Amino acid sequence: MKKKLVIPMVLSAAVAGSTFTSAASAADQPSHVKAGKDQALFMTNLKSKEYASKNKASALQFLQANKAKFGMNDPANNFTELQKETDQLGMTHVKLQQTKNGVPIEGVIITVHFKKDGEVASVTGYHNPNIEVKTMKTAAAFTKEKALKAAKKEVSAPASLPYAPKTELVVYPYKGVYYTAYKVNMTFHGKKPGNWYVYVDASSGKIIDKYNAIMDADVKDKKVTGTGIGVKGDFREGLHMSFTGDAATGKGTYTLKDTSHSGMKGIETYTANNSWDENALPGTLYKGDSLGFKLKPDAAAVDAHYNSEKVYNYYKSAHNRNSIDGKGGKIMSTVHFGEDYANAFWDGYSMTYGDGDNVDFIPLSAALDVAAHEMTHGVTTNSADLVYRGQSGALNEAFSDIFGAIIDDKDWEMGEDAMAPKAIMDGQTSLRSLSQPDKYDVGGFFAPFGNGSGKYPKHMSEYYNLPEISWFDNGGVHINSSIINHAAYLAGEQIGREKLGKIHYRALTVYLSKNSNFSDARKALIQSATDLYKANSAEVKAITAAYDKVGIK
Ligand SMILES: [Ca+2]
Ligand SMILES: [Ca+2]
Ligand SMILES: [Zn+2]
Repeated sequence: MKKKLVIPMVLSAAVAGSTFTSAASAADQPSHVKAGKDQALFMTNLKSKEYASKNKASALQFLQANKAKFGMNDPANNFTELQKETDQLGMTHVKLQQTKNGVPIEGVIITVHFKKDGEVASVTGYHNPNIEVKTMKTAAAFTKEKALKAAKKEVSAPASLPYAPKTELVVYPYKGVYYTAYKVNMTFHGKKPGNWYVYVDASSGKIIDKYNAIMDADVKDKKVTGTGIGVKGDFREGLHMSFTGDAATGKGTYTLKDTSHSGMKGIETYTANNSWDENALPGTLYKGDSLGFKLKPDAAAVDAHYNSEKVYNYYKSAHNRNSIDGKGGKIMSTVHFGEDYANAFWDGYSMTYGDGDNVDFIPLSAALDVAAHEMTHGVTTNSADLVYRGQSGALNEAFSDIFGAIIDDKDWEMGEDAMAPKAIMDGQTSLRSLSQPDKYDVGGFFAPFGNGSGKYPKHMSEYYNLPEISWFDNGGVHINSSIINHAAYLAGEQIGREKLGKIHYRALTVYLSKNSNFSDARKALIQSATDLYKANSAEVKAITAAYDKVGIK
């Protein structure tokens, strides 16, 4: 007999006081259950037959026929199709969403990969076998409208929204507990613009989780090409910008807004005017009164604008990816954030650069590899969506560093063009090194969690076991990443940056998913190299040798 999990239902006054009743059997069922962690799958050599059609039906048929192998109970009735894509190699990837009673479980996704001939090549991703067999009520105790009202209150949304909000019933895994929840998505502008996702417990009405995913602004004007001078005095030609004013005299406003790429919404550079207000991001579009941006404060904006386009062009030409989201979405950068702020960040939608403190850093947008790093976070968010803590977080960081070193292709260092003279004098000539990670110290705060060397690790024996909380870098996402970085460097020296990029891009967009770890990365990269260059190729051997060398099995 199955043990029944009893979890007390927390009811808000409004719900408890309502006349809501349900059938006796359903009333017994909890609306949220503990179902532990999702399970990783990376199954190859499946000896599958050749399916006539490479689609959801065949994928489910295959899973059902092999359910024991995958630790599944009844896949045919627990997955729905999310997406189907055929790549340049002729492989078809069917992304399936796990469901509970037909309700989608947020983020719990597997992919069935078909070869060109219809054979199933592999099954990857994460699924949750526990929730499949648990009894759980997935009916809501109140209406969508009520959920929307609670969500709007939570994020101080205006009473009337410019776009129709989307409210959907989902199962939301949060810290090992699977809640029946309303996912409310709403976009609004004004002082604090947002594209909010709010998860409302569909039983108690409480807010489980929320995040802001987008910020937006739009201007209509004419395309022109100008020039500028960067932070380190580089003369930047071919800066795409927009002009409004008198076309005959050229008098008017020039804005760092590039709309020259067809099928793409634009590359825009903003300034925060040295404000610390994160809620005011992305700030205001960077403007000048001539085609030449040559004033001192212009330099950081000129570099951000120039480097963003370079990164956009790399993803477009090397991987035929149209922008960060792969759908021609707008690319936004903000410079002059805060005062003497020595950092740069990706907030899930746009890049933000500080001016540097002139002790460690000069304005961080000066560095192409930093721009590539931040924008690659966006590519990751829109593909593998690696969770930013522990090993998945370190992979997220590593892929950003690796594409930083592929796009800024003169060295295997990160951030060397953003270091302040003082830092360089002190021997800190870059932020991190892929070729020689252990030339830098991790700092005394982290040192006790490693093997005693106090250096950035380049082998699993030097791994830092840090608590997965923000004080400890979410479990060392910027520290343990150097093991993956070093493996990429070792392979890159053998096969070159172009192939290294293709293999990593395929791993990131086809095989890795939210909760992937280092071992999954090894498998994903070897599989990607196999797809692209055949088994036992020099490329597969180079990746395998590199991962052996850093101790990742
Ligand atoms: Ca460089
Ligand atoms: Ca570099
Ligand atoms: Zn990063």
